[in-house]
Amino acid sequence: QMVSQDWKYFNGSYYYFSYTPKTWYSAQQYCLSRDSHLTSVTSEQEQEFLYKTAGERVYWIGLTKTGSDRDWVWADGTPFSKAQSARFWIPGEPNNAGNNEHCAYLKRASLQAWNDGSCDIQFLFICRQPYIPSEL
Ligand code: 2F8
Ligand code: CA
Repeated sequence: QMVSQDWKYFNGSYYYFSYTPKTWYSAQQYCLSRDSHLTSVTSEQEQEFLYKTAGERVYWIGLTKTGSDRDWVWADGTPFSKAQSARFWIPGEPNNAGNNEHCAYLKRASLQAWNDGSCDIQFLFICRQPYIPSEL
């Protein structure tokens, strides 16, 4: 299943921290081509793993707005909980600056790490693939 050394294992998933920046959509396309999605973040432990591995670098995560109501959704289909996710935004975010910030990225090495930004910016990005133990 996991043929590349570039993927880091954490708590049931493999994570790919990219080396080249892409727009949010191109990053998601890249993850799909590697049988993965831009990562969702659903626990403090996962957020901590991500920001500690990210260090000073900035990475897209799999959070974007969709539909006429522009609600946040996870790219991998994980239900987005606004209440459970509130602790992961940088204070004051998401602020939808310029009415044009519809994608989220890891900006700070902190539990309060996310900012919303323009999806057209090129950032590094993090793909996640759940580890599925094989039969046999
Ligand atoms: O101060 C927070 C603010 O900082 C920048 O705007 C000046 C960010 N812009 C981009 O990342 C493109 C805002 O998203 C952020 O809210
Ligand atoms: Ca913002």
